[in-house]
Amino acid sequence: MESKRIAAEQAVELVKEGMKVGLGTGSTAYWAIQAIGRRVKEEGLNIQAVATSVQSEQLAKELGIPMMSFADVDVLDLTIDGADEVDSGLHLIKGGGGALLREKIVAAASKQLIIIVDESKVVNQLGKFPLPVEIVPFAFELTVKKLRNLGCEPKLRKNGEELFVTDNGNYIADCEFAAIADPAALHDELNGIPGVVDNGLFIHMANLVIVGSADGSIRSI
Ligand code: ABF
Repeated sequence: MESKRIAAEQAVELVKEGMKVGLGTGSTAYWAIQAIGRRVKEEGLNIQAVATSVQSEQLAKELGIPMMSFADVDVLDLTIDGADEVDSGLHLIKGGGGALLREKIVAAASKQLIIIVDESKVVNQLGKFPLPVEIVPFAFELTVKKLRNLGCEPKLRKNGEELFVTDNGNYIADCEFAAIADPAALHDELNGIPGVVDNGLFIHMANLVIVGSADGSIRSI
């Protein structure tokens, strides 16, 4: 999709020689990985990358992007990733693609987190998109009840007839809050529930959001 691709390509211009780069997940991050792969091939851009999902890692390898082990990472220079919702305070909902935990680990190791989205992801208030919460399989029914007590309607994500399993072997509960008045407080409440591994609220993590529009224009938040 054009708006996603132009946002992604703009972000990839921020990637410089010698950088350690985090590669995001999803259909927008796909375009960023493609553009990085092109720069590696055509310009001989010398970078090292880590990926936020098995899928993105496979794509990066196919494109010849040099990958590094997490054992060799202290700090990443830049991570480029998508999001499901973005507000004007740079708070995000992520995890619609099921990779929120790896995305958060990589984002937290990055000096800069650049988010790439199309206009449909920009909202006044977070919460219309059901908030993904990664939970461990043990006693998940109990964890889902605790989530419901916070005032949402959690739905366990399915993959056909089976429960969806993340790259980390966990489940995802998609939590309908409708509107999230205080994202930072909700983030902490959710992560305080035993059984919750992490949630899709990214608070004070993004440094820049690049928004692509269908008419070919680009703006940033
Ligand atoms: C990842 O992919 C996510 O955190 C988010 O869930 C999703 C966005 O997907 P897309 O770019 O395909 O809309 O970045």
